[in-house]
Amino acid sequence: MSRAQTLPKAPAHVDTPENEFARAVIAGLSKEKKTLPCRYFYDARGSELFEDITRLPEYYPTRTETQILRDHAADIVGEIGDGELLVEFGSGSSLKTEILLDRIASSIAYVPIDVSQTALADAKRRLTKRYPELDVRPIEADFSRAIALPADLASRRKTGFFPGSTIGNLAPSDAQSLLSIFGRALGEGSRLIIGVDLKKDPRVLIEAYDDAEGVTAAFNLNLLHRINRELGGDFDEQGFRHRALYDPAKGRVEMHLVSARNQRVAICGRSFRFRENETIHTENSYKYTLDQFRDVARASGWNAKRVWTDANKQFSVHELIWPKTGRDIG
Ligand code: AVJ
Repeated sequence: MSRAQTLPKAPAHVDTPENEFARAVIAGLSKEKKTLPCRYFYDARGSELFEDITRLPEYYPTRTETQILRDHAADIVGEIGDGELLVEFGSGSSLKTEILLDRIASSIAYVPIDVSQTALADAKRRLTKRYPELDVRPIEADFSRAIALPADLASRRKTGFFPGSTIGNLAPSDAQSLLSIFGRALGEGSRLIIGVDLKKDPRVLIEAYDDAEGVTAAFNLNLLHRINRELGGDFDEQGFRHRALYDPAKGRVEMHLVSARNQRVAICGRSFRFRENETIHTENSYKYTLDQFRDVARASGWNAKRVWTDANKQFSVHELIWPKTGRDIG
């Protein structure tokens, strides 16, 4: 008898996304220091609010990175030749990708990887119209898990694209692991173009995550709405306030939801107690110096090749080469 036959069957509902969310929320709120994973910010409303954030005067990363990509697009894509593959991790609407695609003269294939089926379908429709020659091959997947590229494209030379400083959500040790996953997925001789937010005056950082209009506050609090709606929670939005802080020792911006009073909240048939001023830690956004990021990249097995920044050194776009060879060390 094979081993598979002796294993009990998992109940059909266990691996639904809803239950993954429920498990993550219960686990996070059961901790001594309460947390919620930031990846759950992005329901339909949260994605809309994040789009609004990217247009705020205080939120410099998106517009600065876009400008860097525009200013150096020819340089960045210069080496992408016929038949190569552009692989984007967490492609969303693929808007920044157009800055690169506009400059790629060769016929290439584009592999956007995202968890959102609708975002992938919309992007494919738009890109196919704008670039009729482009072979768009979406993969619906979580890029932090193992990624299998289409078998018929496996032998092509690859450029990975990971903009937006999404890497900043991870602690440096986890960022290192993710970069290794990307390197192994892309394979020998590939490149990675990655956007990384830089360390700067803490006041500038805090304002970017605590804007005057309160859009980031709404984005943070939307997580509680989502828990109410999807998990039958009874969070009172008035009961929590948005807080952003910069921890210079850890080199990260933290977002929290602060309980305005002693209260109990029911979720999924459980009750969670919050003391006045107790916080739920909802997001980390790590900031790097150029050298700090290069160190993480090298430790992960990539060689740091070129880097582009804006004139004020607010944001950086790095070019990495896989794998790092003995000669590159140092
Ligand atoms: C999408 C993770 C890059 O950390 O700046 C923006 C998310 N959170 N404002 C960031 C975010 C609050 C953003 N990243």
